[in-house]
Amino acid sequence: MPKLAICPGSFDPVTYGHIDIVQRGAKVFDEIVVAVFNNASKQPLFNIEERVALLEEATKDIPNVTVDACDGLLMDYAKRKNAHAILRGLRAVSDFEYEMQITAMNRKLNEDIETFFVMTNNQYSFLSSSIVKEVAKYHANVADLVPPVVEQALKEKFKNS
Ligand code: COD
Repeated sequence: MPKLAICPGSFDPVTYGHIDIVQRGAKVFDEIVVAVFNNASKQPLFNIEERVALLEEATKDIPNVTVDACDGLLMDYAKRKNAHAILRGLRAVSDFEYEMQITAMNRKLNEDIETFFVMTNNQYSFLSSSIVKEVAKYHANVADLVPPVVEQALKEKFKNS
C-alpha cells in the first residue's frame, strides 16, 4: 500500500524552508499532500485559495506532491485521506515546544497516525513566513527566500504600502 504523508501548515506564504521539508518528505513517502489550513492564532495575508495556488506553482516539479485547501481538524482530514503520517519541519529548538504540544494533541485525537519531523537545511533555519512578510512589506529583496511566484505575489500585495 502506498505510504501517504500529510504536510500541514498555514503556508502564508510558502517559503524555500517549506519546500525543503516537502522535498525531503517526497523522497521517503510515496505521496505527500500539502494541506493548507487556517491557523486560528494567525491572521493571514493571503487567503486560502491564494496560498494553495502559490504552493501548486512552487511544487509543480515534484511529481508525488499535491496541494489541498482544508478546514476543521487536521487529524480528521488525515483519517479521511487514509494518511499514514503527518510531516512537519523543525528549524531550531524554539520550534520544539510548539511542535511537541500539537503532536501530543494530535496523537490523543488519533493514535494510529504518526508525526515525523524533518530538520531543515541550515540555510533556512532562520526563515519563516512572518519574517518574509515583514521584510517584503518594506520592499526588501526576498528572491533567495521564496519561489519567484511568491516574490511576485508579495510585490503585488505590498505595492501600495
Ligand atoms: N524550515 C523548515 N520547516 C519550516 C520552515 C523552515 N524555514 N518554516 C516553517 N517550517 C515548518 C513548520 O515548522 C511547520 O512544520 C510547517 O513548516 C508549516 O509551517 P507554518 O508556519 O506554515 O504552519 P503552522 O505551524 O501555522 O501550521 C499549524 C497548523 C495549520 C498545522 C495547525 O494550526 C493545525 O493543525 N490546524 C488545524 C486544526 C487542528 O487540527 N488543530 C489541532 C492541532 S493542535
